Amino acid sequence: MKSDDANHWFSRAQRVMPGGVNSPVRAFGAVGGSPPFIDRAEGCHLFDTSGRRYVDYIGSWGPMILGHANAAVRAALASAIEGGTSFGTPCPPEVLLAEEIVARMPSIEMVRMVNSGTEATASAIRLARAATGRDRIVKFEGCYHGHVDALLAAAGSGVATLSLSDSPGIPRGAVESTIVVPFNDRDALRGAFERRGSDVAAVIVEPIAGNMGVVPPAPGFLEALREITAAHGSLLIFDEVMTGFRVGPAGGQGLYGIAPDLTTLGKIIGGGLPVGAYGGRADLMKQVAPCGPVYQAGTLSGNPLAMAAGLATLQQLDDDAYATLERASASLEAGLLRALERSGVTGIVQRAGSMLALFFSGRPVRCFKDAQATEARRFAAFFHAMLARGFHLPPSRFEAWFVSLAHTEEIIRATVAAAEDALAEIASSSKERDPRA
Ligand code: KE4
Repeated sequence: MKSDDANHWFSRAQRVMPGGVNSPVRAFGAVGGSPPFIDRAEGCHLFDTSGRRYVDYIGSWGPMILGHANAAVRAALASAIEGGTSFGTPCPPEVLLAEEIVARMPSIEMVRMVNSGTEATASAIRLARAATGRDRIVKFEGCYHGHVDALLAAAGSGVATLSLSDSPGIPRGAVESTIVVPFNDRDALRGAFERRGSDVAAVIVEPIAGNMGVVPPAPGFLEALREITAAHGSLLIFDEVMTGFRVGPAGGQGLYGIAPDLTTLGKIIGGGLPVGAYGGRADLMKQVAPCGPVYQAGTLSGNPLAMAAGLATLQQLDDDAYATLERASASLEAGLLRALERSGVTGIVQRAGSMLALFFSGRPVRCFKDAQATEARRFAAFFHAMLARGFHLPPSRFEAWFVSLAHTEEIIRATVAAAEDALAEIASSSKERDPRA
């Protein structure tokens, strides 16, 4: 039965799915209210079950860099599905996508396709432990690498959004080998390695953090990571599930000119279908079964539909596409800053390519503690003021807004105008509550 009431769907969903969602951050826990249920999407728009249209800045949390229902992606899927949906045997599309990834990211000499970013990071740390014979993993506060036991320590994204102290159900041993360091804190990193460097299998990092809002690396931070891991015989894993092909043609590693030993990917490389990948130095990847002893497998890995959608997506991401994304994203950033200025509401915008975040804070956000210190209530008020005006932001201050090729100049201007209106509303309502505000 098709009803047009989000509450109808949300109450039905909550009866049969935990929290009424299949991924926690979608439940509006941090901003309150019930999420609209989306029927379809096209270009930069979402359409909910009541037919209401929203300009979309969730972008399926990253994959939809071309915009929704992209014609070439749909055509590739329509053609692929004519031949069936899954074979469980080698197939040409997985080779074609692997070749495209290897061609675009020089540090990736070989790659293994999996079905989610979580699977990619879990596999990459297993490989790093096997290759080094060491157990310890270093991660950073506020970085999120999927719901891998060993990496759900001081994690960002939905864990931070729901203020969870990570998660019960994780055996002590799983996180005992995880060392957590503040993001962008070189001294803390050096200290951790001075104490434990000889036990560290790998450091895993989002080269640009996108799960505590958007937090770029401080100057020299990634270089220090590369130097310290190499000096201690540890591996460097860039988790580019979000930044891969998002912040530039070769992701964060291309932007900063750092070659990690392993890279994890997801999101964009599946064009909206379930996908993940891990890859890197051939001498490491050749240790993965059936080449080597490191076991990892997946029924639907290399699925022909996901491969076709991913390839059709990457093939449209040429220099012109990135230049267009940069213009639109820079214009949105500047517009939001103007809107903050004009409204008198204190806030900053941090951006990396076509992913950005607006923090209600008077100072830069350089680490997770800074992100946690930003105003949550004001973000929630702004989120709902924008939603009411037909602009669907990610429902958490610890997430990134994603700009797509479908966000035209006109859409960006409309977003900035709505933000200005929403901020004025917030400013006046906080003046009413507290005239000193
Ligand atoms: P998935 O298992 O959700 O495909 O990927 C996990 C992951 C790994 N690494 C990074 C850097 C990621 O950002 C993610 C997942 N990102 C979140 C959004 N911040 C997915 C949204 C959700 O959990 O619903």
